[in-house]
Amino acid sequence: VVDVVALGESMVTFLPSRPGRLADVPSFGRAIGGAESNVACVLAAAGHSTRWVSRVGADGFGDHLVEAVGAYGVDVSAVRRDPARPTGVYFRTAGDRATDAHEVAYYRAGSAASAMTARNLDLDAVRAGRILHLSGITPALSADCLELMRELTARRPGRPLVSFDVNHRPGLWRDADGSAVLLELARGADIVFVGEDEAWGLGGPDDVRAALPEPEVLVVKQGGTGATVFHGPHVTFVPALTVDVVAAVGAGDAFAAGFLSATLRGLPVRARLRHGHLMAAAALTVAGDLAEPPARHHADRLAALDDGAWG
Ligand code: KDG
Repeated sequence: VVDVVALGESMVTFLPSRPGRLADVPSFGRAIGGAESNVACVLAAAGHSTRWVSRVGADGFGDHLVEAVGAYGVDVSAVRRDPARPTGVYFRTAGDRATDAHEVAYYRAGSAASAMTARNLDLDAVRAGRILHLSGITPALSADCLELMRELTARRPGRPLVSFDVNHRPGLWRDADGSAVLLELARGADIVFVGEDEAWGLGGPDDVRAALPEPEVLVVKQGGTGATVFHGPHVTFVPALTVDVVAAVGAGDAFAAGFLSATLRGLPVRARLRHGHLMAAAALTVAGDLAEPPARHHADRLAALDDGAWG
């Protein structure tokens, strides 16, 4: 059994060669992005067996994504190639270091991944993990993708543990605001990650829990402050590490990977949060989505430091 299967669109990402407005950046460097494959890559680096399931174009960008994600040790054998649709790509600016305000230009409408359905993916491969990791990006891609997400989050016996990162990307929802759909899908998951800032204008973690009582584990991320976990009747808060942020992109995915890794290893909730923060800290200090995460024995040692070291 694979530890974690992650399903979602990945894109070739173009990172700017220098700060400034998108209109002024003269050249870009190639990297890979995609919230769900990021989670799979970080988990693979942390020593877990992982699989990424998606569709990409039968083009060079699709080749690159499959090769680059595969190079992390992620199983990419269930990624399907679509000869009729392109691989999505996007460009981003470096943005402001203090506020992380940046520009993103997606070229993904009509992409191969936006045509994902329950019929053109290998659903046995999708459901073969201990955990199935999904995100709120997928339902925003197309009506087919929304239907697929409804199918995968339907509560039915024998399904894997479903992990769902809300990942509200307002730019992808066009006319709709997406909130109702994201809430609906989150209610079907067992582990939910949501940023306080994307939690439907709700006040704090307690309000988010009140809105989402169903998931056994609800993780509310509070940016640089920390994260709160609601697990059954228990509530646990762990502060984040203070780091010199280069770019926040990918940090939420790394956090989810650290948390899921510690969950798979049966570690206590406080340690799950600390592993999430450690992986996020690594991602925060690089420009792209993916950093070299700390090795497991190293992360274990850092997570075991006493409360003083953790603020
Ligand atoms: O979490 C990082 C992602 O936002 C980035 O890689 C791009 O998947 C992406 C998206 O759809 O925004």
